[in-house]
Amino acid sequence: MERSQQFSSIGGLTIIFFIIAITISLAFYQFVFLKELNLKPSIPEEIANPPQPLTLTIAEGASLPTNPIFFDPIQARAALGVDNKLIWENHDATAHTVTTDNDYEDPLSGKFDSMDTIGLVPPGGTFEFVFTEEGEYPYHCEPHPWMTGTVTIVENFS
Ligand SMILES: [Cu+2]
Repeated sequence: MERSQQFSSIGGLTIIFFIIAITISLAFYQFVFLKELNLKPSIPEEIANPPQPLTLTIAEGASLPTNPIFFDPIQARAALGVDNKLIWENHDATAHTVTTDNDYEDPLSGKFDSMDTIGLVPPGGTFEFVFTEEGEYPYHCEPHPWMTGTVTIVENFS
């Protein structure tokens, strides 16, 4: 084989590899990257990571139906982009859950249910959830269904 022929066959292979690489990149972009973009809604940073989380308490003695208070406050209200990250602190000696009444799933955080992420909230433990949509979210404790509460998320009007 002459030197010039050798060069052109190497050049041809290089071009073929180059075309294959571009095809794979485009396919990856189209099927993986774009699909992911479409699945994950773009959520503003201040809503995904609000500046002032709102803390709630699971009251001491909440496992007893006669307890005067269970989730405190029983109706919590937070604004998107301000305090739409809620943190439940368990001040009771018993483990509890924070579980949606209606299978609510947040686009960013997933199902509103501590059982889906950390399971039972142990005594002294916390459960965090970021709500990224306006709405009213009733919830309860799985082992103690008399424990109920509501989270209301409103737009930030300030
Ligand atoms: Cu409970």
